[in-house]
Amino acid sequence: MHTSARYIIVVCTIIVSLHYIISFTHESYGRATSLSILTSKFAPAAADSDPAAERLLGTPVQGTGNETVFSPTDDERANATFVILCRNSDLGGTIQSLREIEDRFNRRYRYPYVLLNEEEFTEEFKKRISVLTPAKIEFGVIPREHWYQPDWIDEDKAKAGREAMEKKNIIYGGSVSYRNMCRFNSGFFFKHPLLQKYRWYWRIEPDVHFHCDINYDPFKFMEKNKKVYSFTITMYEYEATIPTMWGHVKDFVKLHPEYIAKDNSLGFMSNNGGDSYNLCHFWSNFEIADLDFWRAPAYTAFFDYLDAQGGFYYERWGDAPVHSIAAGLFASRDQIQFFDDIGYEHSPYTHCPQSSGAWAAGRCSCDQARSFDYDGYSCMRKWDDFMGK
Ligand SMILES: Nc1nc2c(ncn2[C@@H]2O[C@H](COP(=O)(O)OP(=O)(O)OP(=O)(O)O)[C@@H](O)[C@H]2O)c(=O)[nH]1
Ligand SMILES: *[C@@H]1O[C@H](CO)[C@@H](O)[C@H](O)[C@H]1NC(C)=O
Ligand SMILES: *[C@@H]1O[C@H](CO)[C@@H](O)[C@H](O)[C@H]1NC(C)=O
Ligand SMILES: [Mg+2]
Repeated sequence: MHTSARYIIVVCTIIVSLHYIISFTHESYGRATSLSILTSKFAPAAADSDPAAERLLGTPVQGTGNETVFSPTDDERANATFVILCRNSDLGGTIQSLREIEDRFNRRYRYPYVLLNEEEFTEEFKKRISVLTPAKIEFGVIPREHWYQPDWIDEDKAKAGREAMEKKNIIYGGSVSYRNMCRFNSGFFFKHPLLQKYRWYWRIEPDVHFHCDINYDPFKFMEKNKKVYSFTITMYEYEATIPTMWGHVKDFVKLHPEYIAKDNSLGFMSNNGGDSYNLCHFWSNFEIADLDFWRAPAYTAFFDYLDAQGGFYYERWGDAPVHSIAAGLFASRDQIQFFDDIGYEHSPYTHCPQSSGAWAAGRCSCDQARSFDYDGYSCMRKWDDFMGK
């Protein structure tokens, strides 16, 4: 053989050997030069280069369980919406909560959202929220008179109340905006024009977590079973935020015995037949409930009565005890639903399904052993006893 030909063969052999050695030892080099990738570069543009076509042609990925993906028609959906009260500065936390409820539930149901704020949402806020879901989203501004401290509140007295609470290190004790929020959630959100067309709502806050798939429609469940209020977490209220509230509740009940439901939950809220409040309430940052319950005469009279006492500002009454006491008095106990199967977290507490069947079926990401239910600060045991569980 000619010397130069022999030389070329040796060089080629070395190059090919080097290629294989480097392919095996350096993964990224192998990927970049592998035959299939080189040939695909020359293939004609396929459907997968068009995202719209991909969505139409894509084969649904089959889960390991029975994952019938469907979207109910308007007739099959409840007359319901999500409600999120938040500020422009809550954008990140709102995106996170909304994406989680979409992934765990609403991607299949497409219930609409109403977002409320006492000031206009920014264009940036609306843009970032609007891309998250194909469901309808409405952004609303709260009427001034539904939000701000009313003129008839004695500001000197309110200020003294705030300063006293701040001294005692009571959480949000010095905050006026927190008080506006609690009063709005107690007596006004269901009056907002954007909510008038709905019967049911699911309250969602920024920065919460939904830990389990929700494989059925809780709104429909509420409707079918004639429920009015629901919860996932129940606990004791800080007494210092509501020192005079129960006294006013008792006065109201004396004035309006006609509103008290026959099979009510007084026994859950009081250990002495109603004499004093044991501070148990439903944690209202999660709520699925009937807007018409808040709009009805009993609650309207109750809220107006409490509001007139000024305790939302002179003390720091929360919407959680106000809603809970109302549901406990004006609804029968079987109209209040504990949703064990909804894994829910609002820092620092998590409810993780107690039922292992529900936990597995929901593919829950929470730890059952760390559920708040039987924590010392939880009222769940009291609820179980009360309900005869
Ligand atoms: N638009 C608006 N929303 C508010 C304001 N204050 C609170 N919120 C919302 O009201 C709800 C309750 O407020 P949070 O600050 O979460 O109160 P909380 O749940 O008692 O306490 P943390 O979550 O522990 O801070 C959330 O949905 C907030 O986004 C406010 O001044 N304006
Ligand atoms: C899947 O669920 C649907 C609706 O609940 C049911 O009708 C169907 O029989 C289930 N299929 C399987 C294979 O389990
Ligand atoms: C939904 O509920 C609201 C409040 O009860 C009611 O006014 C409205 O007519 C209902 N809409 C439908 C379509 O049933
Ligand atoms: Mg919160």
